[in-house]
Formats: sequence, structure tokens, C-alpha cells
Amino acid sequence: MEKYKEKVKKLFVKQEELLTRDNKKRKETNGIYQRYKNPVLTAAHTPLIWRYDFNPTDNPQLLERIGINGTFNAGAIRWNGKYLLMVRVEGNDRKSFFAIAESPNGIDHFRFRDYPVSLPDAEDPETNVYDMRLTAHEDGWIYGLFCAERKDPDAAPGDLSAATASCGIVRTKDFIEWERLPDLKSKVQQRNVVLHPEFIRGRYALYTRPQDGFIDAGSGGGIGWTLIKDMTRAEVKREKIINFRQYHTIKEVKNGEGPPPIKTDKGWLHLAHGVRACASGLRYVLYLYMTDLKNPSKIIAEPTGYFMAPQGEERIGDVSNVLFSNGWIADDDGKVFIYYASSDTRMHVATSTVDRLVDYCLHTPADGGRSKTSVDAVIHLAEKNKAIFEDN
Ligand code: M1P
Repeated sequence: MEKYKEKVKKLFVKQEELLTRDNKKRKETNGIYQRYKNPVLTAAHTPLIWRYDFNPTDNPQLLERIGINGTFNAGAIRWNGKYLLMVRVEGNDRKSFFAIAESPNGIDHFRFRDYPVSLPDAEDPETNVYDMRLTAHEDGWIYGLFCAERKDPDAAPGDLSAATASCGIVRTKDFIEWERLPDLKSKVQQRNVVLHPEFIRGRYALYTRPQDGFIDAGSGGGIGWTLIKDMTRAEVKREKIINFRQYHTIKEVKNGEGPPPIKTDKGWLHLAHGVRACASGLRYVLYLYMTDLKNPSKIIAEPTGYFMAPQGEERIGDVSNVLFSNGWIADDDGKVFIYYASSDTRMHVATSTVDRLVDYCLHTPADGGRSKTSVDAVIHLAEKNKAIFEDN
């Protein structure tokens, strides 16, 4: 018995070391954002009481009973003075669920609450839930929009992968009690749906991502926009594409809105993901764009290429070569915490400021569409710099 207690203690001491580890800035930075050395959340951060049965009679060999495979794609919000992440936790059984982890400073010391979130069921219960987008809406509620996945009822016999994606909706006022609203009604499948934080002409505004199938965006042209009368009976009636997929770009195959946009005095700042195909499979990167303050469906700036792409160990995981973000937090002093997941496995943070991100958006060349236009942009900058150095 003493030995058992000793083994249990060791598990907790080791985890405590991980949970209280400080995070340091990486040396290198491009001036736009700052990466950190350690991921902020991994499977090893999940509470031991979720994974072990600590009753010595029931688990005399102290075996792990419930395995956690990954912690990724977290929604984010500032809540009661803390940085709150609503994380996609995936078990060894491939089912995802949501769990809340909080940190006092946004870069380390994240700790999961004792219990994961048990969401109320929809009328038609889904198989899997993931990728929560949290929006503190001006109507006073905090909405959570997520992907609700169900087995495709029209799947061909023997096809056990065919699924459908729709947008599940919950809301809360305290991150304890959750009200489940009906899923977003849409003629096509939807994933990566995000609620804009303000009313637009008295309506709720949604960023959508219409898709032909569960995986393929197909004829869905990119990030869409729709206005909704009532979130308790949300339905896409008219939808227009505002941020298009494009040939020979980082978002050729797919794209999707990340977290709700941040309001700045120059326009709405958006973080999104873009997907392209290559010999090693799909590559997911993050990009930024800005829209008009009064009309958030109108693009006013979009730098060419990616903002962040997988680097080093971020490249490797369950679904390799993926960066994905559905959560960021802007503090009142302008500091921005970008929470991104690497390779569908773990969560990281990068920091920046609203000023820097807006500067990046407004002053990085746009995509000219050709190698020639890219080389012209490099020559233009080099010539400008040569003149500066020759003058001095
Ligand atoms: O595996 C990469 C990502 O794939 C999906 O995103 P999208 O619909 O844009 O392709 C989602 O399943 C996401 O959770 C996942 O990270």
C-alpha cells in the first residue's frame, strides 16, 4: 500500500512540474509575432483524475484507464481576469470533447478544470464535436460555435468514413451552465462557422465555410458571410463568399475563418487558415486579412502568403504539417495572444500587438498572382533599401 501511494505521488509531482513550468520566448522573431519554447497544453496536461483510477483495489497495477491523444484547436477568451481556452481534447478512442483550461498570464501555467464540459445534446445527437469558436456578443451572451459531426445517412454501403459537418451552437453566461441551441440550418455542410461579435444592421453575422462534402470544400468558394435574425433558430438563407480560395496560393484547396475578428481603429482584423495540397498531403497554414469597420464583409487588405506555418516539431503530429487557430485574445493594452495548434496534437501561443498585426496587414504586398509580380515586389523593396544605404 505504501508503495502504491508512493507511485501515485510520483505521478502528481511529475505532472505538477509540467503544469508550473515557465514558458520562455524563442530567440528568433520576424518582428510580427513572437513564438514560445513550450507548447501551452499537451495531452500530458490533462488531469490525472480523468485518466487513472486511483482506487488500489480496482486498479492495483496503477494502469492508465482512459487515454488522451491530443489537446488542440482551442477557442479563447479573457474571462474573470484569466486567459481561458476551450480546448478540443481527443481521446485514444478518437472522440473529441471540450475542456476548459485557464492561465493567469496567457503564456504558461495553464491548468484544466477538474471536469470536461458536458454539453447538452441537440435534437439529433452528434457523434463528435470539435473546434469551438467563442464570441462574447454584444447581446450579452457568450456563444460557442463548433463542428457537430454525424455519420452520413446517405453513405454507400460499406463506407464507414462518410460523415456530415454542421455548425453546433451553445451559449453561456458563466462557463458553467450551457444552453444548447438548434444547429445552424444550411442547405450544404458547414464547418469553421464563426459569430461576429457585433450586430450588423440589427442582425447576427456569421462567417461560414460552405462545403460540398465532409472533407472537400468543392464548389464552396471560401469563407462566406450570412446574416441571421435569431440565434435560437439560426438558418443560412443567403450566403456570399467574402474571402475566396484561389489558384496557386496558400488557400488553393480550402480556407476557413479562425477566431472571431478583433476590432481595431483601422478595420476588423481576421485570422484564418489556408490549405494547399502537395506531394506530402495537405498543408495548413495561418493567414491574416482585414475588413471594413462598418462593413465587415468587405476586404480592405490581405497580405500575400502565410502569416505562420508549421516549424520544427510543430510539423509532426497526428495530422502532420498543420497549423490551425480558432482562438486569440486581445488585451486592452493592445497585446495579442494567438493560440494555435500544431498538427492536430498540441496547443501553442504566439504573442504580438494589434499595431504590429495591422501594420503587417496594411504594408505587406498583396498576392500579385505570378512569379513575375513576386519578383517585382522584391526588386522594388531592394531598390528602396539600396537608395537608403547609398545615401548614408
Ligand atoms: O486536420 C486539419 C483540420 O482539418 C479540418 O479543418 P478544415 O475543415 O478546414 O479542413 C478540421 O477537422 C480541423 O479540426 C483540423 O485541425
